[in-house]
Amino acid sequence: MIRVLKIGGSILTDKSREFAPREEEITRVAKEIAIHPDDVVLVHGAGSFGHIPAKKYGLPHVFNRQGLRVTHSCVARLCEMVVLALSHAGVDCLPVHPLSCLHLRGGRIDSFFMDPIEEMLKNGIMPVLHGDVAMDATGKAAIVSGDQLVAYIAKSLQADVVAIGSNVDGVLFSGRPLSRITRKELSRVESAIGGSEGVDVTGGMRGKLLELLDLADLGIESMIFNAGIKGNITRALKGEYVGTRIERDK
Ligand code: IP8
Repeated sequence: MIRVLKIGGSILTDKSREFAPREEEITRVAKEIAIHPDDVVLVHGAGSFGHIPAKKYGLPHVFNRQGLRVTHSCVARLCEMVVLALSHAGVDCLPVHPLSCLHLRGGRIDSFFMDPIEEMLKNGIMPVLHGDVAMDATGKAAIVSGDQLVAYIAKSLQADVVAIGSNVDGVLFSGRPLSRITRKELSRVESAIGGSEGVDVTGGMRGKLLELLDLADLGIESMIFNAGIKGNITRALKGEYVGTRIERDK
């Protein structure tokens, strides 16, 4: 059972301050993942390690070589923290940096060398990816969000469980989480859907939903849930729906 899990940067870092990891949360998240570590591809958000430097250098709108290097090294640092926490929790894992294995075209993944990820899974190693900067065939360089990575990987591996953990209880409509949402319903609730707290250059909740609705169109359902609530990550990994379920229109 292939599971693709994303943990948002808002859980792992304080998104309002640069380089502000939430170390206790990183440890807690790692311990929860360690309960069901098999066949999991983990993607984490960039949090303040990515969104703040990206914004500072004008990415993705401005092509800035230094900005690309600095932003990538910052998110790679956060990834290293996550990998270390997972290792301490007993999970065999390896970092996979999207900048080095995929190419974008107009901001969308055009090619992605997935073989190492598949090989890791076959050999009991959890690949750990993250939102990153990436080279782009039409725009020189851009940003690939963890949400886009989740959708691409879930489609490519035909995942059984797809879960995006954020710091809210799901897709909030007038402050309350919807139990389910489809593409048709999106237009009804769109204007009332919350954005993201802190600095965010990749589209917040709306960006997540659009990625996951594309996936639902292909028959792969997913969920957006609150990864800040203890126990939710373990439940999501078991395939239990916590939060909002993203479904295909019937
Ligand atoms: O936090 C953004 O990834 P996300 C990546 O998953 C960068 O949206 C570099 C800002």
